[in-house]
Amino acid sequence: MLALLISLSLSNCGTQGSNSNVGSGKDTSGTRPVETKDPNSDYKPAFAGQTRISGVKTSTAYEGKMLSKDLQKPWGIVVLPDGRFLITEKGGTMRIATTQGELSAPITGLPAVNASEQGGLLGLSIDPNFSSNRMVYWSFSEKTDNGNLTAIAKGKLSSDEKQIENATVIYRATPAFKGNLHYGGRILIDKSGNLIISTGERSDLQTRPQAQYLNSSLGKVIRITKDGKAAEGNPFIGKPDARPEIYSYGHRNVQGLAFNPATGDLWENEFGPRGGDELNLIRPGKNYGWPLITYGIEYSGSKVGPGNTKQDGLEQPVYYWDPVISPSGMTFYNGDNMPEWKNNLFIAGLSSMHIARLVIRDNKVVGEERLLSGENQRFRDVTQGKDGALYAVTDGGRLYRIAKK
Ligand SMILES: [Ca+2]
Repeated sequence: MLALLISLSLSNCGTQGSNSNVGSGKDTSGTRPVETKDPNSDYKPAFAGQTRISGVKTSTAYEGKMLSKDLQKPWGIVVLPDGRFLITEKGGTMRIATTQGELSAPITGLPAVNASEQGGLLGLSIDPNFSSNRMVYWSFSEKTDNGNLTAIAKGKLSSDEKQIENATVIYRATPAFKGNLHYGGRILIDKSGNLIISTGERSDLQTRPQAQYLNSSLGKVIRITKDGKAAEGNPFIGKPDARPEIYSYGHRNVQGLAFNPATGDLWENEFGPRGGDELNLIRPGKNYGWPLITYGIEYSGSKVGPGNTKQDGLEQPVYYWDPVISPSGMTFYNGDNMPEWKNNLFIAGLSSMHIARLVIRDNKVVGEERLLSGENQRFRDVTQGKDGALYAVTDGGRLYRIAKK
């Protein structure tokens, strides 16, 4: 198995010439895992390659170019039909950015957000028919009388692009909780035109068990119509005491969602505690284990519960990180600008301050690389532009274009 992995990794290192890429800082080459720090726990992976896979290195020369540094805590970025970008800012506004990095004035008209700590205006998606209906869907943390919650809203981008019109909240992930952590917050639209949204378990020991409760929307991947109703075909429709909008459960704080365009599969990443950040392949109705199993430990250093990493009936992560990278927005690459990157998964890393490139074959991670680790930025989201380049935003307000040099 090891030989196979090394062989895959070497073949990925390519025959396209010298490693002359820039922007990747002190990345190592060869087959050593990119992670060299000690793990927090002595847990063993469930299968070879589930963590600390062989390192790979992009052989095509590429560069990460900073296009702007003037965004205000950007959180989500999507590409518009004309190639520009629509970007959420945590404080409660959106902006449009051109591929040259020119920013619009803040777009207003959104409902108030609670931007304390991890809350604010979060992820977004545009309608597949945006060109004709100009509809935008977004996730945000909302303050209610009972506490804060993750809410989903929709509205129309005005023709002058200055405001969102008729903003309407279509879904609230209840129960609310008086805390400002673990809201999830990504949103996608699937092939059937329904919304896939992610929530968190709100971090507190009091709410954490609800990740396992099918009568709670905390710690879930949820699938709803554009009107906020449970989508047809959801796995728990008709099951007593289960919310019909739930798609998968047992999640901690889902910060990344992406469809693999080559297979149609839904992938997810989530924050672990100390160690135990996860990449999961999402199947409807499955239980992803939190807090019953995890490869992380409590911040205090103690085990989470009994300290189990696997249990019958609970899904294993495809891959995990210990120490954590704090994975955030992610995207599968299928552009033509960097053919070497086709079908690779790119994950924005917050605490790790890089973009992780994962080479995936047969739904297993076979190589890992760190991009832009010399930039010292907390990468919040990454998407693919119409020009086949990757575009990423950082907490520090930067917009990057990552492309062939
Ligand atoms: Ca898990």
